[in-house]
Amino acid sequence: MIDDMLRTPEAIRDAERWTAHNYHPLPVVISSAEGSWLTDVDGRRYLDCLAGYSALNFGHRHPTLIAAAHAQLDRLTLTSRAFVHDQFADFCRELAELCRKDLVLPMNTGAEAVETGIKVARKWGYQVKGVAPGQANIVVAEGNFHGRTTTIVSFSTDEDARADFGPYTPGFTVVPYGDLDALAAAIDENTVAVLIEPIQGEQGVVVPPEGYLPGVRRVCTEQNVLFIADEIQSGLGRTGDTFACDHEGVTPDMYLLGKALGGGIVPVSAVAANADVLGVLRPGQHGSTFGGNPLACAVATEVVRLLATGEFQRRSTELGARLHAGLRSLVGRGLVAVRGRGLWAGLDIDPALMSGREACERLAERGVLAKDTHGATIRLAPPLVITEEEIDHAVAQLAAVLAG
Ligand code: IF1
Repeated sequence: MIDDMLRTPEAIRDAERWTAHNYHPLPVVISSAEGSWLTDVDGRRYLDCLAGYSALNFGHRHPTLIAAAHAQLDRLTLTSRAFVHDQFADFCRELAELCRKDLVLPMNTGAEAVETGIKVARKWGYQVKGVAPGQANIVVAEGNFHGRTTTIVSFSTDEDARADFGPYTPGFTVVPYGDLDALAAAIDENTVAVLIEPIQGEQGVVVPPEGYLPGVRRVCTEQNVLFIADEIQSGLGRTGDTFACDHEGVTPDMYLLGKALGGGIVPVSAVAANADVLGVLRPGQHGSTFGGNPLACAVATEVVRLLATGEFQRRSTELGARLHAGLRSLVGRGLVAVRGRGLWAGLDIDPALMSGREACERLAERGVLAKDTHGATIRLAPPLVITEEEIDHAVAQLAAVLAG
């Protein structure tokens, strides 16, 4: 009876009727949110342990970010890059300083930042490194996820993401993730860049062996190859550092940023690199209608200022330790393995118990929202504003789901 009264089933039917089925969402219909909590159309509350795939590191509707958005909405929202606007310089300077780089190129989605990085690396290869025209190649990792464009899925090793989208873009060499020898062996005179996630998100929050990132840095320096770090999901406080590369003191030649850079309010992405790299671009060679728009810059500048305090990196480290301790206590009690760093975890559930999807459905029934990656693996990535009590609550609900 009560189910007949709920608005959720009707809202789900309406959504499914009018959209392509490129997602299989959990049967929840969210209508409002604040901090780490979501409320559905029937008033039920859920603890958000996905945070928009790390686009909501600062929680839902962070007051500082919402205030910046409101103020800018009442002044100026879009000019295109045909003109300058008064939010642009602060954003680019403050983000460049956060990255300790000379220059920033603002875009919108993560995939656009990745595509920009690929184009800039190729142009740098031809104009600076002296690679033969049209011969540039980029080394990438098995298990990569860098977005959904046809060039990016051309080097995906996930058949769901790649199949039937050919013909594929050439110029990419795939090597096992975490295998430094294989990576070094794949580099030849036409290699312009290595493109990797410092921690692989969609693959299940896979942390590479200690020393791998410093090794990639060393090999790229020795071979005059750009080290491009895709920090779109791993960056901006998620792992306990500003960037996941910071954990081992590694500085890539290029940061690719997105997701949380927009504060969970507007799509904002960016490429950050030094002038000898981003300086290869001249007017008319790359661009975007919305890239670096006033609303995006106003919000993202406040995001950079939040990160500059170090508060969210500290929270991710301290609360992440509590989260991982709680999760490790479940290994052997339904969990097979736990991976990750900071407030970011990949959990392998005993496949004999249930799939990752089923675990997420049962967690949703208990008021916790998370997302499976593949098979029996789920990822937990709560907003960095989550509290100790909320972490304990999420772990307790997971324990109950695993206990059946
Ligand atoms: C979907 C996955 C996560 C990313 C990294 C670039 C991008 C992403 C490391 C592209 C985007 C999103 C895309 C979204 C779900 C989500 C995802 F499941 F697809 F793989 F987080 F793991 N680099 N990841 O994680 O950024 O263009 O989306 O802004 O496509 O289903 P985007």
